[in-house]
Amino acid sequence: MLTRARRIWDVIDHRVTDEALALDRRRLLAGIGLGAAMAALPLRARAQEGGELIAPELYPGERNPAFTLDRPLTEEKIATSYNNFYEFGGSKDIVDAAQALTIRPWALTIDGMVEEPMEIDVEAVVRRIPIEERLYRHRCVEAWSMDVPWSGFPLKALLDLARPLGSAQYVRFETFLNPDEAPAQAQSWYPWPYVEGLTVAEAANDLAFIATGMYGKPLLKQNGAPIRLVTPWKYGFKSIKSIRRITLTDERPVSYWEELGPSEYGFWANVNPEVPHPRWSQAFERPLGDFGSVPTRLFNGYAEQVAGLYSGMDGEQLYR
Ligand SMILES: Nc1nc2c(c(=O)[nH]1)N[C@H]1C(S)=C(S)[C@@H](COP(=O)(O)O)O[C@H]1N2
Ligand SMILES: [Mo]
Repeated sequence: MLTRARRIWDVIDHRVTDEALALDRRRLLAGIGLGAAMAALPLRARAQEGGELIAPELYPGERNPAFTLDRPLTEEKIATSYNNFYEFGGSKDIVDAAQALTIRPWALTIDGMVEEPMEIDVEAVVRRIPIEERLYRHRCVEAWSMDVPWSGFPLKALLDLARPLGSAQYVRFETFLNPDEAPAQAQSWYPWPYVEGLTVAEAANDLAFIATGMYGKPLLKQNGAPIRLVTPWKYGFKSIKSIRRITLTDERPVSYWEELGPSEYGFWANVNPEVPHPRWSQAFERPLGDFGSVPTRLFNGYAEQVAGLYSGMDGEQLYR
């Protein structure tokens, strides 16, 4: 199984273009050095054995029939071992490194333009908001894709706990910052912590989802435990992992990738096969575990649910 997955990565890795290539030469070299170091790590058992999982009895939750797929799910083994999580290194092989992250307890802050700023433990959140399961597509800007059963709840249900003020226009998300556990965060030339943002209208759309689990279990660390965003109509980098802080604000957040490469990555990042990345086409994608290539769809197949969010915004760069 593992051998097979690794072989698939080898193939994929030689074909995909990488977000990290946007970086300047110094950063790029640092990234390659790190990748080589990671590849040299001994292959340990990858299962994250018990112990730190948060409330496994709550998963998968009831399947929401409004969110199904017309193509097969990605094999769990692949979706949980081919990852982008730059806090733990620039390669796809960060499973071992990510196990250093302490996820229990996990304080989540919701603050800014809200009636009730709060710091709440993620375990309290998953016990308070009913967990459901949804099947979503995921399209990485690097042109690979996956099809995943997420468990969690609508982002809106989480934000409602803090009662956002009418004056809030954006939601800013921030990942943990802890170089002791995530060594790549000691590289000061990257703009840590990882930040992402949505408009309040996007955040209130039913598709915007907070995942605390996948494949019927609590999230594994490599996939962004204990709590991450999932916005399936946008490129995967918007789906920020291991969130510590959510801030309602009237200022548009500048995201991690936008800060690193503003000519290549922007605020909106909606999937559109007709708008190429400056360095590669976005017309097709390679489903993980599948050697073929399939056409990418506008808003990653979710135009019916989200296209209305962008009417009258023609002046904005909506698709990168
Ligand atoms: N904090 C953080 N969140 C992140 C990333 C990251 O490097 N750090 N990578 C993003 C990218 S580019 C993608 S494609 C998805 C990958 O999620 P997965 O590893 O669960 O497939 O996570 C996104 N969220
Ligand atoms: Mo991505």
